[in-house]
Amino acid sequence: MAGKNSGKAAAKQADVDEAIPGKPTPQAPTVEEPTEVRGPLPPKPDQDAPQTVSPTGQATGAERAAMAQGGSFLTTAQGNRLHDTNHSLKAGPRGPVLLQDHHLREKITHFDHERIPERVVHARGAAAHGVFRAYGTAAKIAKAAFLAADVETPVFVRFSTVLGSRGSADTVRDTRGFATKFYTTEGTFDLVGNNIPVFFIQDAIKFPDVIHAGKPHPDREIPQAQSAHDTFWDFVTLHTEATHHTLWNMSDRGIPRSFRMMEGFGVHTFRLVNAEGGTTLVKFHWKPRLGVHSLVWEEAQITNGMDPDFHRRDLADAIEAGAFPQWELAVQTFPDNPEQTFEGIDLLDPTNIVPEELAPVQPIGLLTLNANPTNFFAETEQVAFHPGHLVPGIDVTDDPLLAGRLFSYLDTQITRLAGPNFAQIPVNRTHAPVNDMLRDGFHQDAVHTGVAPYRPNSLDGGCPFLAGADTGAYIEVPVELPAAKKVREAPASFDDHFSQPRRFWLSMSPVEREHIIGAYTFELNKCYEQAIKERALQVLANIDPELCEGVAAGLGLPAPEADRPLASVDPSPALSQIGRSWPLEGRMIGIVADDNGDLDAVRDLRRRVLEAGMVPLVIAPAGGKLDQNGEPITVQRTFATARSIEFDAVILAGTPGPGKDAYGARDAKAGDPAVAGRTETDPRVLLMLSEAYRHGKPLGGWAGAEEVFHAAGVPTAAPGVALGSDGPGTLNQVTQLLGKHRVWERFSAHA
Ligand code: HDD
Repeated sequence: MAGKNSGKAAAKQADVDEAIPGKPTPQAPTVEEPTEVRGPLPPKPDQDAPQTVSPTGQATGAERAAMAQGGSFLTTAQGNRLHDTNHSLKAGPRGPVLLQDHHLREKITHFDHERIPERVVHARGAAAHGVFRAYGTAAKIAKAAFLAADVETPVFVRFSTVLGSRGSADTVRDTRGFATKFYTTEGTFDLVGNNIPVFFIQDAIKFPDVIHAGKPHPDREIPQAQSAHDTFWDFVTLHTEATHHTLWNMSDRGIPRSFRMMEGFGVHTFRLVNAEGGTTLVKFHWKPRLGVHSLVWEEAQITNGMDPDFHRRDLADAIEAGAFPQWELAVQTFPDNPEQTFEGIDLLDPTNIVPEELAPVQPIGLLTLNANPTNFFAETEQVAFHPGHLVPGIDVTDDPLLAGRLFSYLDTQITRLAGPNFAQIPVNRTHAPVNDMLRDGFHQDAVHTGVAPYRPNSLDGGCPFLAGADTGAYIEVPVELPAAKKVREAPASFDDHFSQPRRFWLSMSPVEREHIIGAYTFELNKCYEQAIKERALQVLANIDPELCEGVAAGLGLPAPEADRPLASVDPSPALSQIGRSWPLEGRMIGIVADDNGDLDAVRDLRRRVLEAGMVPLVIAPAGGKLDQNGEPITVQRTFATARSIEFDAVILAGTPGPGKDAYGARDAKAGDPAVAGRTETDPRVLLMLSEAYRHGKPLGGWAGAEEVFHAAGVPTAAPGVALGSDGPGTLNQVTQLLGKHRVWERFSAHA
């Protein structure tokens, strides 16, 4: 090939070309069509993603999916069949291992290199496949093909926490990532957002700083996945632009109940372009069908120990059960004026929201997650998002935070995925045809043809050609820029750090405010430096005196006065999570049962919970089956493995009648010395009830349940304790309560 372009070789080549029918001659100036683009790279046979066992019961490819590999025989990576993988090759059974053992070397070497660097942020995550169906309502403002009516686009969505390492717990107080890859026919579009609509900083140049401050301390590498430490609070109180995002983190938004029950936001303002070239500024929102719900802080902390995979499991279980999570994609639209402001709000400042009451959130399509990944590493770990993956019709604005992101995401994959060819990894492959001139590099899987990966060329018939606006090219909006001086400065409008946080605070219900005060108090009490706590109180005083005084009381410090006038802003009721009723699909109902009780009632309750689209989990003294006379009931949790955090509501079902020991007698009978002689309810059941009560969860029961509630310290006259006369009646009351997510009246400040 090297000599091919020398004069003599080129002449010979021309002869050969003439002999190949249909091949354009190198000099052909009249070629009008581009060369055939190649389709997306097909997966390698061994990467051919087997279908996930369909949650709706069609188990296509299930057999394959159930196996780690396809094929009958174990082989080396080169396909040589192996007859032993458990013994190294040795000089005699007790002799030294031989260097010539190629299988041993291959196996250990590959293992030694199994890990890749975790993401520098958002390392902990879970993902799912799905589909996005556009309503067509955005077609007038964006020409993107995937936004046209009824177009269905495959997607891959990854949710994450920000600060923790790959193995950290799910329910920490943190922002959640919500990154969506749309495999559109015009190329990949990534919407790389969060569950909080604002960001800590206004300029990407501070991103390394805020992350250094949030990550564990560099000396001892603690605390893991927490913001409750000095460096975080040092940063966010010195950079008061972080106040708004920090306030959201300290609110219930920082501890979502489930990935399925949180909103998503594109954060930045984007610019949409329609077929006529008209532009509109927008902010993207994801609205969950199940509503926006959170844990309470104590529950979140217990969960981190009891089930660190809580969110990951919840997502996978729901999809597996066919309760496919759904979100509507929606936009707030703003005229594309030269100032890029709306109602006085600077749209280029990523610490700002635009209240929904000022700019309605208009749905433009529906996302449904309907399949779990087949292999965590191949898909969830190797997926590479990038806010610069855009399609015609969607462009960026000059938000300085976004500008830095447009550099960072591509750059970070080069270390994380070891080279520039990560777009060829199956989960990252576009579904649009590719005809690039990028060549070689580590992990190059493509076998490129042609000799001229440059433009213009005369050797490959001038191909590839360039597209224009009418042939689907991505053309940046020719935005006019004002004459300007080169400076390291932010606009004056970026200086208002308190009016938006004040709006958020004023929009919260009393119970949400109570939670916010509790969260600041917890976090700041974990800080050692007095000066940091005092500075934090000053920031809070500039938001609202009630907030500042509440936290100051918890810290045992005096509350300072605001050092500037409090902003005069209207609340935005849409920001509160409380007050509406939501669908209950996939909610977990703990049913406490015992061989001793009424098992017909337990069976009936299970069936009714399932019929309501929720998940019944039977909790009993021991595993196995509960079986008196009828159809056996499978026990999903024992008193040892169950904890309140797993359930959205707990029902005492078929409580043994008067004079019988409730929930615990069996242990005592089994001769367990720890409980020998016990006649009252197992303390683990009592703990479960008292925790669920404290966490505002609906509780229910009938017959002898009252006594058990009393023993657990649960006042039966309290709100949200449903004492029915039978199972169906009790469940009815519990589901009514659960529609509001929690029994808010139980918290000292009522909603
Ligand atoms: Fe980022 C990952 C979201 C600002 C640099 N970011 C990452 C992920 C999400 C976000 C959801 C995980 C993607 C995945 O699941 O693989 N990031 C945001 C949002 C931001 C933001 C909503 C502000 C509006 N990020 C931001 C800035 C920078 C980065 C300002 C750097 C200047 N982010 C990265 C990164 C990561 C990343 C280092 C780590 C892993 C990756 O990109 O692929 O490039």
